[in-house]
Amino acid sequence: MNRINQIISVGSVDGVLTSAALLRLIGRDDVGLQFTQAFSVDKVDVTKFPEAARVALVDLAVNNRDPSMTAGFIARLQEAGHQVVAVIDEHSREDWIEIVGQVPNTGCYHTAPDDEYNRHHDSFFVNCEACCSNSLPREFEGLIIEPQSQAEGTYKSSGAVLAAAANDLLDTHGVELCQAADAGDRMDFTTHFGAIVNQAVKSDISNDARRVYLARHLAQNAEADDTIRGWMVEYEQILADHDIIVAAATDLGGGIIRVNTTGRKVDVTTLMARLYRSGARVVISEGELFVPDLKMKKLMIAFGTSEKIDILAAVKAAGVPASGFAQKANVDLADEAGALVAIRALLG
Ligand SMILES: [Mn+2]
Repeated sequence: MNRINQIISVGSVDGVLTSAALLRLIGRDDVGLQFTQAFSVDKVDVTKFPEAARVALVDLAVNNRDPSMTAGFIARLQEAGHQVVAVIDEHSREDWIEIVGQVPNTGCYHTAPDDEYNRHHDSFFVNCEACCSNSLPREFEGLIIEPQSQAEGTYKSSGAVLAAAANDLLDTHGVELCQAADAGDRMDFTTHFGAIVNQAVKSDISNDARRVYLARHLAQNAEADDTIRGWMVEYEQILADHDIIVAAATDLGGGIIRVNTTGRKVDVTTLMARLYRSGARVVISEGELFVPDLKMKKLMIAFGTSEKIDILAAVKAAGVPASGFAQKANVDLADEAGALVAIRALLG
């Protein structure tokens, strides 16, 4: 475990806190830490890692829309001379075994003792091309921590996977990090460490430098420092802005609430969840949106819903130009009234 010198982690609260616990376990200060996402591992530069790095993956699922991207990432790591030694992930063991699992070199089950075959029987099978067309189990070889599956398994977070694997090595602080990581995957950010990470990243959600700083700091310290507290205060200001936005919201009837976020920094997910919880079926928000085609921000109208209805299709069917996805339709300011008619009709 303490020979791991490169961590590649997803930037969720689970990922950040499990990485912190792992750094604490490794106990050295020369461990690389890089954050990524399951669907962007193709952008990870493996040449920046320590030479012949011993790599731990944390909270990283196989990209289920494009498993070949993850397979390519593992291949690039290996070609660069690195070795994946731990996959601390709870998403899908089955997906990982397809990518880093290997046929054991014990040979075909025809030649294995019965108990060996039975031991493998719950495992995963690949075609045995060496001596017959039957199946051989695949298994993980050389991994000190293996991925698990939350769907039917015991472990519902990377924090839980690490806590189970490193059970007797973790001190109280390490256990608390893993427990907070686990709670984070239940959307519970009320734990001591979960609250720190959640608030510190949310005011600049795409800034992975914050995650690196947080994981390294919390690996050693129980309390936030001034830098982290500054990030948490930024988020408190965002929540204060939410209060102002909600207080000024207009109820348009029929479960439609209109808000104006112009000039305010918002955490869209949290603000929308709050409005839906208060009974909104559709939220109209006027505010600046980044328009990729223009490469700049523009004042627009966004219609959002938490219901399983396709508001984008309804708006488009009414002849209103719109972008987004089923539960979020963005239109120009001038098209708000037209889009609203279509959405009212959809809500019935
Ligand atoms: Mn997780």
